[in-house]
Amino acid sequence: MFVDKVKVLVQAGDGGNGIVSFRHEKFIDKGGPDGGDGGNGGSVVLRASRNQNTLASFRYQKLLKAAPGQSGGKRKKHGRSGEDLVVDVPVGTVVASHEGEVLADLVHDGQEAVIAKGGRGGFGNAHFISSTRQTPRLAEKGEAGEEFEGLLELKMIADVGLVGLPNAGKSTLLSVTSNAKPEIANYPFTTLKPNLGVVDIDDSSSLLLADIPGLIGGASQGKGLGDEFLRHIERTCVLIHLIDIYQEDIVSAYKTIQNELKSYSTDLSKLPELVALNKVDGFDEEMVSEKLAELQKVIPKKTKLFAISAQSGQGVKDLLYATNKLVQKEKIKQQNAPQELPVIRLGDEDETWKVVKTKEGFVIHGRKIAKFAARTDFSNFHGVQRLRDIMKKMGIMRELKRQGIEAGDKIIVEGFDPIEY
Ligand SMILES: Nc1nc2c(ncn2[C@@H]2O[C@H](COP(=O)(O)OP(=O)(O)OP(=O)(O)O)[C@@H](O)[C@H]2O)c(=O)[nH]1
Ligand SMILES: [Mg+2]
Repeated sequence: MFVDKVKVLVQAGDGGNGIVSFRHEKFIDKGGPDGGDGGNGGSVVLRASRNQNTLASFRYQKLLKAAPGQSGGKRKKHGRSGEDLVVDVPVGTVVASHEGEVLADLVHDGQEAVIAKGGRGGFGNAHFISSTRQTPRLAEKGEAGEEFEGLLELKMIADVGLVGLPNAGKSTLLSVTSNAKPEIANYPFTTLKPNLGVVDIDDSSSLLLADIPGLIGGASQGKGLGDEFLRHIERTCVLIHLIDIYQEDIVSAYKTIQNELKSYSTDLSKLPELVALNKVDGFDEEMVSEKLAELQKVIPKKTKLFAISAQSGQGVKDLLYATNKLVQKEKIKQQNAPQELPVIRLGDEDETWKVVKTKEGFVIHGRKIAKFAARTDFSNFHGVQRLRDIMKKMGIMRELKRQGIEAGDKIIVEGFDPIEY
Protein backbone atom coordinates (compact mmCIF):
# COMPACT_ATOMS: atom_id res chain seq x y z
CA MET A 1 0.00 0.00 0.00
CA PHE A 2 1.28 3.39 -0.91
CA VAL A 3 0.72 5.73 2.01
CA ASP A 4 1.07 9.35 1.15
CA LYS A 5 -1.35 11.14 3.45
CA VAL A 6 -1.73 10.50 7.16
CA LYS A 7 -3.38 12.21 10.09
CA VAL A 8 -1.36 12.54 13.27
CA LEU A 9 -1.88 14.05 16.68
CA VAL A 10 0.98 16.37 17.57
CA GLN A 11 1.59 17.16 21.22
CA ALA A 12 4.49 19.21 22.49
CA GLY A 13 5.41 18.77 26.16
CA ASP A 14 3.87 20.99 28.83
CA GLY A 15 6.17 23.24 30.79
CA GLY A 16 6.86 22.17 34.37
CA ASN A 17 5.32 24.14 37.23
CA GLY A 18 7.29 26.59 39.26
CA ILE A 19 6.97 25.93 43.00
CA VAL A 20 6.45 27.93 46.18
CA SER A 21 9.08 27.19 48.78
CA PHE A 22 11.03 29.04 51.48
CA ARG A 23 14.53 28.47 52.75
CA HIS A 24 14.78 26.61 56.02
CA GLU A 25 17.96 27.57 57.79
CA LYS A 26 18.99 27.02 61.34
CA PHE A 27 18.87 30.15 63.45
CA ILE A 28 17.06 32.05 60.74
CA ASP A 29 13.48 32.58 61.60
CA LYS A 30 12.10 33.08 58.14
CA GLY A 31 14.17 32.19 55.08
CA GLY A 32 13.73 33.82 51.70
CA PRO A 33 11.78 32.30 48.84
CA ASP A 34 13.65 29.54 47.04
CA GLY A 35 11.05 27.83 44.82
CA GLY A 36 12.64 26.87 41.51
CA ASP A 37 11.35 27.29 37.97
CA GLY A 38 9.77 24.47 36.01
CA GLY A 39 11.63 23.06 33.02
CA ASN A 40 10.49 23.76 29.48
CA GLY A 41 8.42 21.16 27.66
CA GLY A 42 9.97 19.37 24.69
CA SER A 43 9.04 20.43 21.16
CA VAL A 44 7.99 18.20 18.30
CA VAL A 45 10.46 18.46 15.45
CA LEU A 46 10.21 16.88 12.01
CA ARG A 47 13.38 16.12 10.09
CA ALA A 48 13.49 15.27 6.40
CA SER A 49 15.55 12.20 5.70
CA ARG A 50 16.51 10.56 2.46
CA ASN A 51 16.40 7.21 4.26
CA GLN A 52 12.64 7.41 4.58
CA ASN A 53 10.55 6.67 1.52
CA THR A 54 6.98 6.59 2.71
CA LEU A 55 4.77 7.76 5.54
CA ALA A 56 3.75 4.16 6.20
CA SER A 57 5.18 4.08 9.72
CA PHE A 58 2.67 6.72 10.80
CA ARG A 59 -0.13 4.26 10.32
CA TYR A 60 1.04 2.76 13.61
CA GLN A 61 2.53 5.82 15.25
CA LYS A 62 -0.24 8.38 15.13
CA LEU A 63 0.69 10.25 18.28
CA LEU A 64 3.77 12.45 18.13
CA LYS A 65 4.33 13.46 21.71
CA ALA A 66 7.30 15.21 23.28
CA ALA A 67 8.23 14.96 26.95
CA PRO A 68 6.96 17.49 29.53
CA GLY A 69 9.23 19.65 31.66
CA GLN A 70 9.66 18.72 35.34
CA SER A 71 8.50 20.93 38.19
CA GLY A 72 11.00 23.17 39.91
CA GLY A 73 12.47 22.14 43.23
CA LYS A 74 13.49 23.65 46.53
CA ARG A 75 16.70 25.65 46.71
CA LYS A 76 15.94 27.27 43.36
CA LYS A 77 16.41 23.97 41.61
CA HIS A 78 15.40 24.26 37.99
CA GLY A 79 13.13 21.48 36.73
CA ARG A 80 14.57 19.31 34.02
CA SER A 81 13.46 20.23 30.50
CA GLY A 82 11.52 17.70 28.45
CA GLU A 83 13.40 16.22 25.51
CA ASP A 84 12.37 17.22 22.01
CA LEU A 85 10.78 14.53 19.92
CA VAL A 86 12.59 14.39 16.59
CA VAL A 87 10.75 12.40 13.93
CA ASP A 88 12.21 11.45 10.56
CA VAL A 89 9.97 11.87 7.53
CA PRO A 90 10.66 11.45 3.82
CA VAL A 91 12.00 14.41 1.87
CA GLY A 92 8.98 16.04 0.27
CA THR A 93 6.73 15.89 3.32
CA VAL A 94 4.37 18.78 3.89
CA VAL A 95 2.80 19.30 7.32
CA ALA A 96 -0.49 21.09 7.59
CA SER A 97 -2.83 21.84 10.46
CA HIS A 98 -6.29 20.37 10.51
CA GLU A 99 -7.55 23.64 9.04
CA GLY A 100 -5.18 23.32 6.12
CA GLU A 101 -2.59 25.89 7.13
CA VAL A 102 0.84 24.76 5.93
CA LEU A 103 3.22 24.60 8.90
CA ALA A 104 6.29 23.18 7.27
CA ASP A 105 7.46 22.05 3.91
CA LEU A 106 10.50 19.80 4.08
CA VAL A 107 12.29 19.70 0.78
CA HIS A 108 15.97 19.10 1.64
CA ASP A 109 17.61 16.12 3.24
CA GLY A 110 18.31 17.02 6.88
CA GLN A 111 15.96 20.01 6.95
CA GLU A 112 14.20 20.38 10.30
CA ALA A 113 11.06 22.19 11.38
CA VAL A 114 9.58 22.70 14.83
CA ILE A 115 5.91 22.00 14.30
CA ALA A 116 4.76 22.24 17.92
CA LYS A 117 6.59 24.27 20.52
CA GLY A 118 6.96 22.97 24.05
CA GLY A 119 5.40 25.03 26.85
CA ARG A 120 7.63 27.36 28.84
CA GLY A 121 8.28 26.29 32.41
CA GLY A 122 6.54 28.35 35.11
CA PHE A 123 8.54 30.65 37.39
CA GLY A 124 9.03 29.52 40.97
CA ASN A 125 8.41 31.97 43.79
CA ALA A 126 12.13 32.81 44.03
CA HIS A 127 11.47 34.77 40.87
CA PHE A 128 8.88 37.05 42.37
CA ILE A 129 10.82 38.66 45.17
CA SER A 130 10.82 42.44 45.08
CA SER A 131 11.16 45.34 47.49
CA THR A 132 7.42 45.31 48.11
CA ARG A 133 7.05 41.55 48.08
CA GLN A 134 9.55 39.88 50.41
CA THR A 135 7.64 36.64 50.84
CA PRO A 136 6.03 35.85 47.51
CA ARG A 137 3.56 33.02 47.90
CA LEU A 138 2.92 32.52 44.25
CA ALA A 139 4.43 30.46 41.50
CA GLU A 140 3.48 30.07 37.88
CA LYS A 141 2.10 26.94 36.35
CA GLY A 142 3.94 25.63 33.31
CA GLU A 143 2.58 26.72 29.97
CA ALA A 144 0.76 24.05 27.96
CA GLY A 145 2.65 22.65 24.99
CA GLU A 146 1.22 23.33 21.55
CA GLU A 147 -1.10 20.61 20.38
CA PHE A 148 -2.97 20.03 17.16
CA GLU A 149 -4.32 17.47 14.81
CA GLY A 150 -2.16 17.61 11.74
CA LEU A 151 -1.88 16.15 8.32
CA LEU A 152 1.35 14.81 6.86
CA GLU A 153 1.40 14.65 3.13
CA LEU A 154 4.18 13.25 1.01
CA LYS A 155 4.86 14.90 -2.28
CA MET A 156 7.30 12.75 -4.16
CA ILE A 157 9.84 15.05 -5.66
CA ALA A 158 10.56 13.34 -8.93
CA ASP A 159 12.56 15.12 -11.63
CA VAL A 160 10.29 13.96 -14.39
CA GLY A 161 6.60 13.12 -14.46
CA LEU A 162 5.10 10.82 -17.07
CA VAL A 163 1.65 11.86 -18.19
CA GLY A 164 -0.73 10.65 -20.83
CA LEU A 165 -3.98 8.86 -21.52
CA PRO A 166 -4.42 5.36 -20.11
CA ASN A 167 -2.59 2.70 -22.11
CA ALA A 168 -0.18 5.18 -23.72
CA GLY A 169 2.79 3.14 -22.51
CA LYS A 170 3.91 5.19 -19.52
CA SER A 171 4.65 2.24 -17.29
CA THR A 172 6.39 0.47 -20.14
CA LEU A 173 8.68 3.46 -20.63
CA LEU A 174 9.45 3.53 -16.89
CA SER A 175 10.15 -0.20 -16.86
CA VAL A 176 12.61 -0.15 -19.77
CA THR A 177 14.49 2.93 -18.61
CA SER A 178 14.66 2.44 -14.85
CA ASN A 179 14.97 -0.07 -12.05
CA ALA A 180 11.21 0.03 -11.41
CA LYS A 181 8.97 -2.94 -12.16
CA PRO A 182 5.50 -1.47 -12.66
CA GLU A 183 2.57 -3.51 -13.84
CA ILE A 184 1.98 -3.29 -17.58
CA ALA A 185 -1.08 -4.49 -19.45
CA ASN A 186 -3.05 -3.81 -22.55
CA TYR A 187 -6.02 -2.17 -20.90
CA PRO A 188 -6.69 1.28 -19.42
CA PHE A 189 -5.99 2.06 -15.77
CA THR A 190 -3.44 -0.66 -15.22
CA THR A 191 -1.52 1.71 -12.98
CA LEU A 192 -3.47 2.56 -9.85
CA LYS A 193 -0.75 4.17 -7.80
CA PRO A 194 2.33 6.18 -8.72
CA ASN A 195 5.57 4.34 -9.45
CA LEU A 196 9.01 5.82 -9.08
CA GLY A 197 12.17 4.73 -10.84
CA VAL A 198 15.76 5.87 -11.13
CA VAL A 199 16.99 6.32 -14.68
CA ASP A 200 20.76 6.33 -15.18
CA ILE A 201 21.68 8.75 -17.92
CA ASP A 202 25.45 8.45 -17.72
CA ASP A 203 28.10 7.97 -15.04
CA SER A 204 27.42 11.29 -13.42
CA SER A 205 23.73 11.86 -13.73
CA SER A 206 20.48 10.08 -13.10
CA LEU A 207 16.84 11.11 -13.10
CA LEU A 208 13.99 10.22 -10.81
CA LEU A 209 11.05 9.36 -13.02
CA ALA A 210 7.45 9.12 -11.80
CA ASP A 211 4.79 7.14 -13.62
CA ILE A 212 1.27 8.03 -12.56
CA PRO A 213 -2.14 6.61 -13.45
CA GLY A 214 -3.54 7.63 -16.81
CA LEU A 215 -5.67 10.75 -17.10
CA ILE A 216 -8.83 11.09 -19.14
CA GLY A 217 -10.97 14.07 -20.14
CA GLY A 218 -12.85 15.30 -17.05
CA ALA A 219 -10.28 13.85 -14.62
CA SER A 220 -10.31 17.16 -12.76
CA GLN A 221 -14.02 16.52 -12.12
CA GLY A 222 -13.26 13.04 -10.88
CA LYS A 223 -13.64 11.06 -14.11
CA GLY A 224 -11.56 7.90 -14.39
CA LEU A 225 -9.20 7.82 -11.43
CA GLY A 226 -9.50 11.57 -11.04
CA ASP A 227 -6.55 13.94 -11.03
CA GLU A 228 -5.49 13.62 -7.42
CA PHE A 229 -2.33 11.76 -8.47
CA LEU A 230 -1.11 14.90 -10.18
CA ARG A 231 0.02 16.14 -6.81
CA HIS A 232 2.86 13.63 -7.04
CA ILE A 233 4.26 15.42 -10.03
CA GLU A 234 3.40 18.96 -8.97
CA ARG A 235 7.04 19.62 -8.17
CA THR A 236 8.77 17.83 -10.97
CA CYS A 237 10.96 19.99 -13.20
CA VAL A 238 9.77 18.46 -16.42
CA LEU A 239 6.91 16.39 -17.84
CA ILE A 240 7.07 13.77 -20.56
CA HIS A 241 3.76 13.58 -22.31
CA LEU A 242 3.32 10.21 -24.01
CA ILE A 243 0.87 9.81 -26.88
CA ASP A 244 -0.15 6.44 -28.30
CA ILE A 245 0.20 6.53 -32.09
CA TYR A 246 -2.71 4.09 -32.27
CA GLN A 247 -5.06 6.81 -31.04
CA GLU A 248 -7.47 7.76 -33.78
CA ASP A 249 -7.03 11.44 -33.07
CA ILE A 250 -3.62 12.17 -31.61
CA VAL A 251 -4.18 15.92 -31.61
CA SER A 252 -7.23 15.66 -29.40
CA ALA A 253 -5.35 13.15 -27.22
CA TYR A 254 -2.70 15.81 -26.70
CA LYS A 255 -5.24 18.55 -25.99
CA THR A 256 -7.22 16.42 -23.55
CA ILE A 257 -4.18 15.95 -21.33
CA GLN A 258 -3.13 19.60 -21.62
CA ASN A 259 -6.61 20.62 -20.47
CA GLU A 260 -6.49 18.35 -17.47
CA LEU A 261 -3.05 19.66 -16.51
CA LYS A 262 -4.42 23.16 -16.77
CA SER A 263 -7.51 22.38 -14.68
CA TYR A 264 -5.48 21.00 -11.80
CA SER A 265 -5.32 23.21 -8.69
CA THR A 266 -1.91 24.51 -9.75
CA ASP A 267 -1.70 24.90 -13.50
CA LEU A 268 0.66 22.11 -14.54
CA SER A 269 0.36 22.86 -18.24
CA LYS A 270 3.02 25.51 -17.68
CA LEU A 271 5.66 22.95 -16.67
CA PRO A 272 8.38 22.43 -19.29
CA GLU A 273 7.37 19.45 -21.36
CA LEU A 274 8.61 16.98 -23.94
CA VAL A 275 6.11 15.20 -26.14
CA ALA A 276 6.74 11.65 -27.33
CA LEU A 277 4.70 9.71 -29.82
CA ASN A 278 4.91 6.11 -28.62
CA LYS A 279 4.53 2.65 -30.18
CA VAL A 280 5.98 3.68 -33.52
CA ASP A 281 7.49 0.18 -33.94
CA GLY A 282 4.60 -1.05 -36.07
CA PHE A 283 4.55 1.95 -38.44
CA ASP A 284 6.59 2.90 -41.48
CA GLU A 285 8.61 6.10 -41.48
CA GLU A 286 6.26 8.00 -43.71
CA MET A 287 3.28 7.37 -41.48
CA VAL A 288 5.25 8.40 -38.43
CA SER A 289 6.38 11.65 -40.07
CA GLU A 290 2.82 12.44 -41.01
CA LYS A 291 1.66 11.97 -37.46
CA LEU A 292 4.54 14.02 -36.10
CA ALA A 293 3.65 16.86 -38.43
CA GLU A 294 0.08 16.79 -37.15
CA LEU A 295 1.28 17.13 -33.59
CA GLN A 296 3.89 19.74 -34.42
CA LYS A 297 1.09 22.08 -35.44
CA VAL A 298 -0.53 22.12 -31.99
CA ILE A 299 2.34 21.91 -29.54
CA PRO A 300 4.21 25.06 -28.48
CA LYS A 301 7.21 25.92 -30.69
CA LYS A 302 9.83 25.38 -28.01
CA THR A 303 8.45 21.96 -27.02
CA LYS A 304 10.56 19.09 -28.34
CA LEU A 305 8.81 16.24 -30.10
CA PHE A 306 10.02 12.63 -30.35
CA ALA A 307 8.96 9.41 -31.99
CA ILE A 308 9.73 6.41 -29.80
CA SER A 309 8.96 2.81 -29.12
CA ALA A 310 9.11 2.11 -25.43
CA GLN A 311 8.94 -1.55 -26.29
CA SER A 312 11.76 -1.80 -28.83
CA GLY A 313 13.80 1.05 -27.39
CA GLN A 314 13.78 3.06 -30.61
CA GLY A 315 14.27 6.77 -29.94
CA VAL A 316 14.25 6.27 -26.18
CA LYS A 317 17.87 7.31 -25.63
CA ASP A 318 17.40 10.57 -27.50
CA LEU A 319 14.31 11.32 -25.44
CA LEU A 320 16.17 10.66 -22.18
CA TYR A 321 19.15 12.82 -23.11
CA ALA A 322 16.90 15.71 -24.07
CA THR A 323 14.93 15.21 -20.86
CA ASN A 324 18.09 15.26 -18.78
CA LYS A 325 19.26 18.45 -20.46
CA LEU A 326 15.97 20.17 -19.77
CA VAL A 327 15.95 18.97 -16.14
CA GLN A 328 19.46 20.31 -15.55
CA LYS A 329 18.45 23.65 -17.03
CA GLU A 330 15.33 23.84 -14.86
CA LYS A 331 17.24 22.89 -11.72
CA ILE A 332 19.65 25.76 -12.21
CA LYS A 333 16.68 28.08 -12.65
CA GLN A 334 15.10 26.78 -9.44
CA GLN A 335 18.32 27.20 -7.49
CA ASN A 336 18.34 30.84 -8.42
CA ALA A 337 14.73 31.25 -7.43
CA PRO A 338 13.92 28.70 -4.75
CA GLN A 339 10.24 28.08 -4.45
CA GLU A 340 10.24 26.82 -0.92
CA LEU A 341 7.34 27.78 1.22
CA PRO A 342 8.32 29.63 4.33
CA VAL A 343 7.79 27.76 7.55
CA ILE A 344 4.92 29.44 9.30
CA ARG A 345 5.07 29.27 13.06
CA LEU A 346 2.08 28.53 15.18
CA GLY A 347 1.17 31.07 17.81
CA ASP A 348 3.32 34.06 17.08
CA GLU A 349 3.16 36.62 19.89
CA ASP A 350 0.13 38.81 19.58
CA GLU A 351 -0.23 41.61 22.09
CA THR A 352 -3.69 42.82 21.20
CA TRP A 353 -6.68 42.37 23.45
CA LYS A 354 -10.24 43.57 23.79
CA VAL A 355 -12.81 43.80 26.56
CA VAL A 356 -16.42 42.81 26.00
CA LYS A 357 -19.06 43.49 28.66
CA THR A 358 -21.44 40.54 29.03
CA LYS A 359 -24.06 39.36 31.53
CA GLU A 360 -21.47 37.14 33.20
CA GLY A 361 -18.95 39.91 33.55
CA PHE A 362 -16.20 41.66 31.63
CA VAL A 363 -14.70 39.18 29.18
CA ILE A 364 -11.17 39.77 27.95
CA HIS A 365 -10.11 38.31 24.62
CA GLY A 366 -6.44 38.25 23.72
CA ARG A 367 -3.69 35.77 23.10
CA LYS A 368 -1.06 37.19 25.40
CA ILE A 369 -3.31 37.65 28.41
CA ALA A 370 -4.70 34.14 27.84
CA LYS A 371 -1.16 32.80 28.00
CA PHE A 372 -0.63 34.46 31.37
CA ALA A 373 -3.98 33.16 32.57
CA ALA A 374 -2.98 29.65 31.54
CA ARG A 375 0.04 29.92 33.80
CA THR A 376 -2.00 31.17 36.72
CA ASP A 377 -3.08 29.00 39.60
CA PHE A 378 -6.55 30.49 40.19
CA SER A 379 -6.84 28.91 43.63
CA ASN A 380 -3.84 30.88 44.81
CA PHE A 381 -4.58 34.43 45.94
CA HIS A 382 -1.10 35.67 45.08
CA GLY A 383 -1.20 34.12 41.65
CA VAL A 384 -4.49 35.84 40.90
CA GLN A 385 -3.08 39.09 42.27
CA ARG A 386 -0.21 38.82 39.82
CA LEU A 387 -2.64 38.32 36.94
CA ARG A 388 -4.32 41.56 38.05
CA ASP A 389 -0.93 43.29 38.01
CA ILE A 390 -0.29 42.09 34.49
CA MET A 391 -3.69 43.38 33.38
CA LYS A 392 -2.79 46.70 34.89
CA LYS A 393 0.50 46.80 33.01
CA MET A 394 -1.16 45.90 29.75
CA GLY A 395 -3.69 48.72 30.19
CA ILE A 396 -6.62 46.35 30.55
CA MET A 397 -7.58 47.68 34.00
CA ARG A 398 -7.85 51.19 32.64
CA GLU A 399 -10.19 49.98 29.91
CA LEU A 400 -12.29 48.09 32.49
CA LYS A 401 -12.70 51.28 34.49
CA ARG A 402 -13.61 53.17 31.38
CA GLN A 403 -16.35 50.63 30.74
CA GLY A 404 -17.68 51.21 34.24
CA ILE A 405 -16.46 48.21 36.22
CA GLU A 406 -17.30 48.26 39.93
CA ALA A 407 -15.96 46.44 42.97
CA GLY A 408 -17.26 42.87 43.04
CA ASP A 409 -17.80 42.67 39.24
CA LYS A 410 -16.32 39.65 37.47
CA ILE A 411 -13.37 39.73 35.09
CA ILE A 412 -13.11 36.69 32.83
CA VAL A 413 -10.11 36.02 30.66
CA GLU A 414 -11.86 34.08 27.92
CA GLY A 415 -11.84 30.38 28.70
CA PHE A 416 -10.64 30.75 32.31
CA ASP A 417 -12.12 31.09 35.78
CA PRO A 418 -13.63 34.47 36.66
CA ILE A 419 -11.82 36.72 39.11
CA GLU A 420 -13.23 39.60 41.10
CA TYR A 421 -12.41 43.19 40.42
N1 LIG B 1 3.70 -2.00 -29.81
C1 LIG B 1 3.99 -1.34 -28.72
N2 LIG B 1 3.26 -1.54 -27.61
C2 LIG B 1 3.57 -0.87 -26.51
C3 LIG B 1 4.64 0.07 -26.47
N3 LIG B 1 4.70 0.62 -25.26
C4 LIG B 1 3.71 0.04 -24.54
N4 LIG B 1 3.03 -0.85 -25.28
C5 LIG B 1 1.87 -1.66 -24.86
O1 LIG B 1 0.79 -0.83 -24.51
C6 LIG B 1 0.03 -1.37 -23.44
C7 LIG B 1 -0.12 -0.38 -22.33
O2 LIG B 1 1.16 -0.14 -21.73
P1 LIG B 1 1.32 0.45 -20.25
O3 LIG B 1 2.75 0.74 -20.10
O4 LIG B 1 0.65 -0.43 -19.28
O5 LIG B 1 0.49 1.78 -20.45
P2 LIG B 1 0.21 2.93 -19.33
O6 LIG B 1 0.28 4.22 -20.05
O7 LIG B 1 1.08 2.74 -18.18
O8 LIG B 1 -1.30 2.60 -19.00
P3 LIG B 1 -2.13 2.96 -17.66
O9 LIG B 1 -1.30 2.52 -16.50
O10 LIG B 1 -3.37 2.17 -17.79
O11 LIG B 1 -2.36 4.41 -17.70
C8 LIG B 1 0.77 -2.62 -23.02
O12 LIG B 1 0.15 -3.76 -23.61
C9 LIG B 1 2.16 -2.43 -23.59
O13 LIG B 1 2.80 -3.65 -23.86
C10 LIG B 1 5.40 0.24 -27.68
O14 LIG B 1 6.35 1.02 -27.76
N5 LIG B 1 5.01 -0.50 -28.76
MG1 LIG C 1 0.66 2.31 -16.29
